[in-house]
Amino acid sequence: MSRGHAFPSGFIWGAATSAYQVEGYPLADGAGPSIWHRFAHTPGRVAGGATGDLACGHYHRFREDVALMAELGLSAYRFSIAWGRVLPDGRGRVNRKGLDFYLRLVDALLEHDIQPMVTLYHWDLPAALQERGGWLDPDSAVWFADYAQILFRALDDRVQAWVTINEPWVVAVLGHLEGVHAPGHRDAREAVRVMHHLLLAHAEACATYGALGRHQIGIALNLEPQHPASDSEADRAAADRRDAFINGWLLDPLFHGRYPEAMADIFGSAWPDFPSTEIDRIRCPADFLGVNYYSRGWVRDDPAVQPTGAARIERPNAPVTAMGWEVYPRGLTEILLRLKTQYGNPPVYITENGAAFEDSAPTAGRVEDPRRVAYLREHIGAAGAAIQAGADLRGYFVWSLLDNFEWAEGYAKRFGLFRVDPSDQSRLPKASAECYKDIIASHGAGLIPEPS
Ligand code: GBH
Repeated sequence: MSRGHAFPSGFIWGAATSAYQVEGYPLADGAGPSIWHRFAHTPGRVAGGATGDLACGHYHRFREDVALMAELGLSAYRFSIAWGRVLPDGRGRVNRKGLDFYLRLVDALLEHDIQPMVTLYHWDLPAALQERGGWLDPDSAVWFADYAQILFRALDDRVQAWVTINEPWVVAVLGHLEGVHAPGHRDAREAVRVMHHLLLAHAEACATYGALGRHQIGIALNLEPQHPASDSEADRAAADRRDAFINGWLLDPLFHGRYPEAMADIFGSAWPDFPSTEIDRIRCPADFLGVNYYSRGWVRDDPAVQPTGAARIERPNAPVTAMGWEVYPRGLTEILLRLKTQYGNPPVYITENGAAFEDSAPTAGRVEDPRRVAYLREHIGAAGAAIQAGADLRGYFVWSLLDNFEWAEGYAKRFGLFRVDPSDQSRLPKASAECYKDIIASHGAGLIPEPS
């Protein structure tokens, strides 16, 4: 049996959340508002007018949540820190009460032998910094590194793994190009600069960490293979453009010190001549890469879709999640092997993987979610297959521990292993929680395809 080879003995089994999506009470104890607080409170921005005001109430129920994690047998928990709880104005004065919340959370995790993986930025920029220009301001990298340093000093003795920024692509593209995430801007020139500054912020934080940190630091990227919807030359070229736009735009500067050539074609005159000294700085020696994997793109050439001229379409008869994303486990193997062959086989954590489905209503204290159970088993198997083929995969985190605030979709889309009742925030395990508990206990036995 190949099990021992598939998931190495130190393999990390985790689950993930982010601050604005689960904590609730975003202004408690002196916290400054974030751009997501502002955005969600702007009518028309979030489905159903949902906000993170209560979310899962994790800010007050974190001990209960840590107990749920312990019950699952998690070896790690990935969460994010709300910048504005620690620095209400984004810079300057530290809010001790906000920082203390995270110290208590980390201590509670360690009491249960659960390693914290801490994300410094999961999209909730302090509104005070947005008023200064946010990520468009070239100083944003310094703001971020200064904020990061406060957390490194407070927590690095207890935190083994840090993630600088979660999914810069989503921040730049959904926040500044398509306008569906905070701060809701639609401007290509702005989006490409924001991406550049996010990458520089990551590099600055890594450099700061190099001087005083003792563990590991990395970045989490949403990666998604792009496949042409037909064999036509046009569709294949479109898939290549969309691949550069989603994957290469980040991976190439981080690992190879250059942006893909396709970026200038995609953005035309909105693409500036970035100074090569800055691009060089982005290629910093991080300790690992975080991969957030959900689906693939099925791509058709379509000049009407800007800026890529490539449309992501639904593949006929493909199984999809409640988000409309195709269920495609093999894409996870593909991405991991591509990191091996094209990017020097870096140490990798799958920092997010999971799915929203229409779960059954709870009956007799149970929620049946067979499609999530199948999704998790298949994707963990696909991760194991990549390890067998030589990928340096160190761990896997389910998105998400809890049903939570799914950004522009509000609470209608549920990704949790635990159902959260919107009326009273009570938690109820789904069948997938039990399934994941068994997977962890058996170290993924039986999920790995036999090597052929
Ligand atoms: C993650 O982002 C987030 O980190 C997390 O906070 C969130 O709750 C979770 O996933 C579930 O959404 O069709 O062109 O839009 C998801 C990143 C990026 C995945 C876009 C799907 C579809 C490409 N997503 N991608 S497109």
